[in-house]
Amino acid sequence: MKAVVLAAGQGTRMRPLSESVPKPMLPVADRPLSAHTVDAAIDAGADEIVLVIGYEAETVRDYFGVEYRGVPVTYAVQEVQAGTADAVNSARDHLEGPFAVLNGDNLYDPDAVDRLFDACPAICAIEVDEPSNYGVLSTDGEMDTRVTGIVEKPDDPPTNLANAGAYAFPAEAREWLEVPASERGEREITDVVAQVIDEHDVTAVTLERWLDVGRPWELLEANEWKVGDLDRRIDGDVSEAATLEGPVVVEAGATVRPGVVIEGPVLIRAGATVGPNAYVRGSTMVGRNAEIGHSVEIKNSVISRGTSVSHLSYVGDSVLGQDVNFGAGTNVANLRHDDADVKFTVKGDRVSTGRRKFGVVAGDEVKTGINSSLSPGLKLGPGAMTRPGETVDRDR
Ligand code: TTP
Repeated sequence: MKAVVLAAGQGTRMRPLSESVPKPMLPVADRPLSAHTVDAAIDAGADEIVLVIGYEAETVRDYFGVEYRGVPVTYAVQEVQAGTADAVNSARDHLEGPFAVLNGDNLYDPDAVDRLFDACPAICAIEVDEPSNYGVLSTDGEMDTRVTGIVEKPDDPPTNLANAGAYAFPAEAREWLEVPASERGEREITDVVAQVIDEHDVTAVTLERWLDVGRPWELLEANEWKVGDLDRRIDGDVSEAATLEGPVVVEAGATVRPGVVIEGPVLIRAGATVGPNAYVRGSTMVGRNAEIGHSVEIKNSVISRGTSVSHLSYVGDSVLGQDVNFGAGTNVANLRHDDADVKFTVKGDRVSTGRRKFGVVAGDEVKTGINSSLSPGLKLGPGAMTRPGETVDRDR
């Protein structure tokens, strides 16, 4: 079966991280976010990947090329990001026979896509606590059963089964992709799903674990998941005077200096240097060519490629973009005094991250002056700077 992977979105909720790197290419453990989706499709037996690209399309194309893991990759360009049904429709000329559609920014159980393909026509579903925030499925009975309807963000949800953004469609669905725009002005794939449900028996394939990666703290959660899945592997240059505990991966070409303590799960990518005397712990990803300096502590964070955190700094529960430079003694606060969940600004609104601990999100090329203090939930846009000794509690 061909798998259409949607990767044309602008990722506006992921700003500032998605301003120069498109969301599908943001790092999740040792590969871009969308590569996890493509891998899941290939592992399930997809015989061709059709990537729908648009925003920053060339970066996606450069990564996957014309063949990925031995499977042909073709591209459909969605000129205007007019919705998920429109995205699939732009791949229409590539389609014949039954086909799968997967969101390029979702992570699934390892075997979920396999079960989805086998059950075609089918849709992946996950049990959630607050179904009103999702597309919700109605079914005719127990789990793994027939879907009888789908409704977007209902006030009165018929079940707690949320649409998990993965579909196996029958061949005719190719003719049903030109749906009208919804109230929010997008051509939505749920309207295509609704027609498939009307004309076919559609199975709900239920998932144990799923993550829709739309906002910066969800990128952190994606890394917690995928860094946590790595097996210990030490290929880099690690000092005998360093201590590496648990599932730690040090890629070839990375350097870990004396006195460093790393508590896995932690991934240190090629070209990165850590230490001396640094402490790296808890689901941290240190990207390619990043530098973690003397006596720095990094906890549960994503440090993107080329970023430097200088001596005597602390970074916790944070996402730093590419080529960021944290000056010496930069300290990130990741916990509020009132213990409430940390809030973050998404498209102008302060929203709860649902996390008691969340630090800062720094766009590419942010620079902090020495001894900067950064408050929980702070957003620093690409290229933003702080002065030496500054306490920063407002986004910039
Ligand atoms: P969304 O997460 O709804 O959209 P987005 O990724 O652009 O993010 P944001 O809302 O923050 O701006 O999209 C779900 C998936 O569909 C995602 O993988 C991107 C993809 N998509 C397209 O390919 N084309 C589109 O026109 C839209 C709206 C989404």
